Amino acid sequence: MTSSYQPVNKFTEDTIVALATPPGIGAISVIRLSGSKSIEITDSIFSGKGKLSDAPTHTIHYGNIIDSDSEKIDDVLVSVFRNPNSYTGEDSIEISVHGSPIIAQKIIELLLQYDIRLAEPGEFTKRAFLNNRIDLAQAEAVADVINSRTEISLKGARNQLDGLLSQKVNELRSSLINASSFVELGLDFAEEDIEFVKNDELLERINFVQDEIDKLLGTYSFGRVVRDGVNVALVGQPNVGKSSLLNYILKESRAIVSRIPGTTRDVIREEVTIDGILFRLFDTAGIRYSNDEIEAEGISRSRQAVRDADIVIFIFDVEQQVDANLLHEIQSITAKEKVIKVLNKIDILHNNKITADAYISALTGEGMENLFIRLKEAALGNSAYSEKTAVVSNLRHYQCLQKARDYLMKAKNTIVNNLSGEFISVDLRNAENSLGEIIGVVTTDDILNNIFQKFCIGK
Ligand SMILES: Nc1nc2c(ncn2[C@@H]2O[C@H](COP(=O)(O)OP(=O)(O)OP(=O)(O)O)[C@@H](O)[C@H]2O)c(=O)[nH]1
Ligand SMILES: [Mg+2]
Repeated sequence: MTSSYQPVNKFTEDTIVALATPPGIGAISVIRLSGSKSIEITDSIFSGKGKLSDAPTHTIHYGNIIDSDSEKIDDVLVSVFRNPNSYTGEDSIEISVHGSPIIAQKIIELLLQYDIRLAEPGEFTKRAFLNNRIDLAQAEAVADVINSRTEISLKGARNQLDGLLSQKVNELRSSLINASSFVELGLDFAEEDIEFVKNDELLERINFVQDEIDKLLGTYSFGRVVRDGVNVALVGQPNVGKSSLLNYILKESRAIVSRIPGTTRDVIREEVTIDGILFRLFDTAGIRYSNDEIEAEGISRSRQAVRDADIVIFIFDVEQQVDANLLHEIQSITAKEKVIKVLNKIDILHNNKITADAYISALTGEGMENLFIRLKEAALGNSAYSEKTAVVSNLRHYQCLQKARDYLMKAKNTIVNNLSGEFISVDLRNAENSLGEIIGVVTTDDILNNIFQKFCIGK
């Protein structure tokens, strides 16, 4: 079912409640309510100086929460937000209580005796979207902001929440709406032979939008790195120093290092942030032919790690010959440009004749800065990114942009082949709708459920 959400406030929804802070012990816990009855219901269990129903919006009230036996559960602060100036756009309440899980639970149970229900995951944010407080791309950014683990991912999510991507998408949509209206006007006056827009102009406009879409699509690999981090597999023959490199980067003795080849068996996964980017490092079993059942299983996992990796650090050392077959195999499992060739143990012997992308010693740390630069380059590509550019970091957005692009290609084909303007107009409208899906102008219940069920309850 496709439905278009128009700017109407839907204050007829159920009133909902949830714990907005993490469950557990803290200084305070916050219980959040939203919906037309939230103020009235809170009044039924709250005893303060006056009634909350008389309180203006954005005010805070001290008082007690009292249960049905007139017993005091906690003294609390209640914040009142009136529609439309709240997060959800509805009347909302936030109750700050002492941070004991029992208190929060008791108060929520007390509230549930009234005409109110527990919120579903992301339901507060979903209402913010349905009530036009934010668009869909911004709603998705709320989850990204909460989940961001590095400074750079927070910045990216923040930009999206501030509407940087939405703005760009809106610009492109208006440009297409303009173009398709001219085409449609032309259709209306087809009899009179008036041309409202020349084919050349139309093509030019479509090309412009397509270029902009391509630019956005081009930011995706960067955006994904920013949002999700990068998987880096450390692979190579046994004993070249993969585990030593992992330990060096982590600054701890995480993996067992020994001079016996075949030390690492399981894949060891650890995370590290380098210059704001999250790298997930996978130390793997050295790859060689092995009769040992356990080692062979480890080696098969190494190959899987290569397949799953965004970047592969292929390590070899000054003591052993590079296993050309192995390097070849790895470059065939994954894209060649993803592989960084690293020569290790340069403290023993610095052989300039061997070519590599980085020369290091996992023992002394020599050359690490250069390796990190290589890693960052491989992760970010040569994307020209600034704080002010819209970046695509979400697969759904990426796919919508691709769809829009496909429709534009179709429209161009139709123009070039001098086919009826009706086809052009349909393709342009479809392209415009695909862009609209990003910000939720056009959306389906499935899309919405899919997005919001990934949120936590209370957000
Ligand atoms: N001199 C020197 N020795 C190193 C360096 N890096 C690792 N080693 C030594 O090389 C041996 C093997 O190191 P590991 O880190 O266990 O090698 P690995 O690649 O993880 O080996 P497997 O797990 O068996 O595949 C150990 O004795 C390390 O101390 C280095 O940069 N310089
Ligand atoms: Mg190892």
